[in-house]
Formats: sequence, structure tokens, C-alpha cells
Amino acid sequence: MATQYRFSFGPWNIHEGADPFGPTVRSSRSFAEILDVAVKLGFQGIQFHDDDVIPADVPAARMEAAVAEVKKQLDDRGLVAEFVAPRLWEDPRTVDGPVTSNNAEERQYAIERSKRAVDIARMIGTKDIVWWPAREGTYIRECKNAQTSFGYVLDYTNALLEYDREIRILGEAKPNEPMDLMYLPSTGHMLALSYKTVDPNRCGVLIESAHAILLGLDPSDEMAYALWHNKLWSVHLNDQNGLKYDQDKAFGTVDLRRAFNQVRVLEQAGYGKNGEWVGLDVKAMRTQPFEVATKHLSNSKEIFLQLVEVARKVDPQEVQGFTQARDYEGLELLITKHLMGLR
Ligand code: 3MF
Ligand code: MG
Repeated sequence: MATQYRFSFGPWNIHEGADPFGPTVRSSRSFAEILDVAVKLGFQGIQFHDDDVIPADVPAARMEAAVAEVKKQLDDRGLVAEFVAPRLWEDPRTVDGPVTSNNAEERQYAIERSKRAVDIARMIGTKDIVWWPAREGTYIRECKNAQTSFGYVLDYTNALLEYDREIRILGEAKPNEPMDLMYLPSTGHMLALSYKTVDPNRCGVLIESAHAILLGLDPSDEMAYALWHNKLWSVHLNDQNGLKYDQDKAFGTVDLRRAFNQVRVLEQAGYGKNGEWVGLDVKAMRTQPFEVATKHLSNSKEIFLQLVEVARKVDPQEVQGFTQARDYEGLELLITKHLMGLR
């Protein structure tokens, strides 16, 4: 049976257009409006940072009730939470890490804040925790001991795995930005770490297309590698025009063939059959007026689904004919024609 994909995005994917060089250009949508957009555009899941659910300063005694209110908003719309990611990059204690900070108190903050994120995740109905090592790395190499830092990452991961024996941790690797160089920059790094933890079966990855592209790697091969380890537990599909700042462009809008190959790898692996999400991490262009500033989401989903159709249409016999003859030029034209809608 062909996979019925389910889609998710995070509230940060609907934003007001501020960038490092200028202020917001669009008014905000409330959380409820964002959920309504998700429903309207046919998404089933919402990705969360811990403080997208409830502010970081809600006292422990009030957490359950506060999270329940948010969960009700999801339930009322038939939406579910895909994951919770501890936001470890805005608090003053996270300036230099915090997981790999040289300061023990800051490292402890990372663990405490993330344990709280685990509690939030369980309350809102997901066991998946995404760890994006935003500030884990360096601006200059000499400021940290890299080997010591890798040990801190392992301590952090183990602390969470032991805190709740049902959660899974999905590492989202990225090579740079905000740091000059980030630790564990690739899928391979994340996977190698997973095998060193106290419970490798609960450590996997979320792969973001643009992060692989920033590494000079092909996202589809990264995905295939994680799939081969049975550790591709989510994706952040998007696109990226070359080696520059992280663009989070709509999926498939820069390099359609690169997008096709991601879809092809996911299709071939039966990704989604066990409930894996097709997650997006996309930003609307700053130029988009308010009313049309959700098209990056609907377009990404539409392009994904169209590419699924293309992938299903490519005749395996025809491909085999070309591969057996080692006629890769012929195969290339076949794929290109499919992508041009000529087949
Ligand atoms: C990074 C991520 C997120 C970021 C988000 C907002 C889960 O690629 O996916 O972490 O928080 O992009 O900047
Ligand atoms: Mg991402």
C-alpha cells in the first residue's frame, strides 16, 4: 500500500519577517491562528520548542494545567504534537553552549531545562525530543576542548535518556550558524554518538535538507544513511541556494532534482509507514504580504506530494534497463523528462 504521508511544521515557520538587517514586516498570527492555518493547509502535526508550549518560567506546579490548555487546542482541531525541542539558545546561560559550556552551572542548566522539556513533551503527548545543538561549538577553536565537549554531549544525552526511559532523542545536525563551527555537524557524527549512549535504540536523527546542503552533502544520501541505521525518525524538508546563511526556502524550490531524490529515498524506504512525519522547516520570504505568508508551507507540501507522484511513475524496469547497460546519460534524461512533466 502506498504511504499516506502526514505533515508537520513548527509555529516558528510562520513569522513576521524580521532578519538580522531589519525589523518585522508583517503582523503576527496568534498561536490559535497558526493551528488554524495548519488545519486549513492539511497538516496533521505541530512541532514545538518547549517554550512554544508554555513559557520557560511557568513554575512546576502550574505546568500540567498550562500544557493541558495547549493540548486541548490541538485536540480540538485534530492535531497532534510531533516533538518538543528544548530551546537552548536564547537564555543568557546558553550563550556559550550550554551543553558544551566550560561552566558547570550552565551545563547543568542545559540538563534541567531539557528535563523540563521532556516533561512538557509527555504532557502534550509525544515521546520525541529534538536536540538541535545551536550554540554547541565554537567561534574560535582554542576556547573549548573538543574532546571534553563531546563527553559533555554524551553526559547530556545520557542524563535525558535516563530521566525518562520512554523518550527518544533525535539529533538535528547542522555544520554552522549560529556558531562558526558546530559540534556533531553531520548525520554521521550524530549516529556515532548515538551508539555510545546508554540506550542507542532511543537515539536517532532528524535530518534537515538545508543543513546537509550547507555541509556540501546530498540530503538524500544523508537520509539513506540514517535509514540504513533505522534511525531516520524525522525530517526538516526545505531548500537552500548554495553555501550561504541558512535560508529555509520552500522544499524543492531551488533544486528540484535534489528534492526528488529525497522523496525517492523516503518512498523506497517506506518512510512514513510507521508514523514518521514529513516535517518542514521553512521560512516565508520577507517580501510576502501577511495574507500570503503561509504559501511556503502549502507549496512545500504540494511539491513534496507531486514529487511522490513522479517517484511512483518512474518505471523501475526502464531504470533497470539503463543501469544494466550502464547508460547513466540515458537514465539522467529519463529522470529529467519526468521532472519536466514530459513523461
Ligand atoms: C533548527 C531547527 C529548530 C530551530 C528553528 C528556529 C528544532 O533547524 O529546526 O530547532 O529552533 O529552526 O530557528
Ligand atoms: Mg530544522
